[in-house]
Amino acid sequence: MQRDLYQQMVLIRAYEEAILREYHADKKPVFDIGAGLIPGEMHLSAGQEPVAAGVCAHSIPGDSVTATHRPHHFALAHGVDMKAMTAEIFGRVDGLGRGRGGHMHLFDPMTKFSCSGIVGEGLPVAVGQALAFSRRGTGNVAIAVAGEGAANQGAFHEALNLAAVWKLPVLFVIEDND
Ligand SMILES: Cc1ncc(C[n+]2csc(CCOP(=O)(O)OP(=O)(O)O)c2C)c(N)n1
Repeated sequence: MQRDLYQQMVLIRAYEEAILREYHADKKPVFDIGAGLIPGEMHLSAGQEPVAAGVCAHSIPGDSVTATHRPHHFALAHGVDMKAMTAEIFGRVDGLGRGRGGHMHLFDPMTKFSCSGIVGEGLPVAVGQALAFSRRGTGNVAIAVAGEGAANQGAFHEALNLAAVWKLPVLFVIEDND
């Protein structure tokens, strides 16, 4: 178990370092956000890999994850196909969303993984998934990930309130990376 967790963390860190290299490759000498193989913004999770590895080690098939604009570590730990998500990050047609979503919008119905560039967006989505799990009696849990920056969003409070009132199987994970 400990070795699996460590392996997972090393894989995530190596992945993020590789994406960082590719992201910066053609944006020099003066940083140009629109240039290169991965144009646009990039939010990496190096340093946060223990959270994803630790949480996902306890999940079972059928559990869902709604992640944030910083999603790669949870996508990998949850079992999203690395090739398909990497193709999406590079904007290729063989990506999870045919290359139209990019790195903040990875959607994978197969593993029930999603993420969003809208801060706090995944929390009410997870409550809806948990309601479905509860009604169907699947025994699954919806894992809702958010940064501490999401805690002042209305959606954050609405999601926590509804999940508690309806006693839904949601695990709220707040990643406080300062
Ligand atoms: C609803 C909404 N408001 C503002 C933004 C702009 N924005 C993007 S990332 C970010 C900070 C998020 O902080 P946190 O959730 O703690 O995540 P971190 O980037 O620190 O991992 C903000 C305000 C946004 N994407 N969505």
